[in-house]
Amino acid sequence: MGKKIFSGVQPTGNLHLGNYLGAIKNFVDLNNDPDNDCIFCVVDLHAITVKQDPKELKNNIRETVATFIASGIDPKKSIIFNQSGVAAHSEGAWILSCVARMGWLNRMTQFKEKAGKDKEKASVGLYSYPVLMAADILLYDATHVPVGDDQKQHLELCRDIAQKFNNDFDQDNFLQVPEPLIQKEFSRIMSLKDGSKKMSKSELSDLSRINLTDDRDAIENKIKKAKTDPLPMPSSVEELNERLEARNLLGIYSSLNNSTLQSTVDNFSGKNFSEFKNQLSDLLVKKIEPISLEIKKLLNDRPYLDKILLEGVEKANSIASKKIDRIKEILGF
Ligand code: AQP
Repeated sequence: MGKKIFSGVQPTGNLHLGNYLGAIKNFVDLNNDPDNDCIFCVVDLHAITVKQDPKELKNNIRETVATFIASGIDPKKSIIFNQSGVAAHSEGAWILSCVARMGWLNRMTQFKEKAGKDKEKASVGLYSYPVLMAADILLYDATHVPVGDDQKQHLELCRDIAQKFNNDFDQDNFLQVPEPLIQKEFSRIMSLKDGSKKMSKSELSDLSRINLTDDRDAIENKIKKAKTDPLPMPSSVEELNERLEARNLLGIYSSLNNSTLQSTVDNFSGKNFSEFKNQLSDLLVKKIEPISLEIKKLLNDRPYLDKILLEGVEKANSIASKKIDRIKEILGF
């Protein structure tokens, strides 16, 4: 049976290799299966949980749509839209915030990481972010949600919220409890500068990530400067437990090459790091450069990108508005 897929990406600029390998590459495979109904959302309401420049946000929304399409998502097969265009997301988030429990949200590690030491100054939205994410998913009866490993905890919270709503209002299976779709291997791509931190758009150093808009020179330079250790290339996968940076680079290679970590380790064992880095650069250029060129081409055609969003909003709204109406009826409004 086909799956109902929902997933989102924040338009916070610099979409990178982590977003691609952890999420977007998977979106493309799901989009290509004719049995699936896919919805891919540019989650602009999520983006404003931290300060955004309005002009940049507008550009980043278009750039995210361009990245989806350049990566291979077909807007004729999948719905692509921006979250703020469909009012039910904000309404749903409020209603579900009355279902979610403080204790559940207090356990969310992303808030702790993003708020840092100065939690008092974080926005309320950053704290309640996972509730909005639950509304996004539940409004479309999504059965499966493809995300990177970093979003697993939020998805578990979404499942808890759906189950509590169904129990509280005696509505068996009214809210579909979704399953996460997380790749088993390479589901978390780490920073090129620190193998213990995830690759992220908001990291200050551009050298920490491969952006999907990077050209050949930028990719080669970043891989050349990527942190490694002084040891020779590993000869076993177990060795990588202690060698985070080497693990990350070998993982990126394997993921791009659709091979296992074991075969990549075997392939490069005994060779030197610079040879591996050259081959990694070549593979990255081969996979990322066509996407990067296509993004730039699409960004020159704003009316096309805006039309896709507009049509997507219309389709998404026709689904979500019905669901929110039912939710309101159930609540007694
Ligand atoms: N490093 C990563 N490895 C694997 N998957 C990742 N994702 C993000 N970073 C990695 C996945 O990409 C999808 C979209 O993420 P997002 O843009 O909505 O938010 P995020 O997870 O907060 O990404 P960033 O890069 O860390 O953004 P900022 O810095 O703006 O907060 C998600 O499925 C995510 O799992």
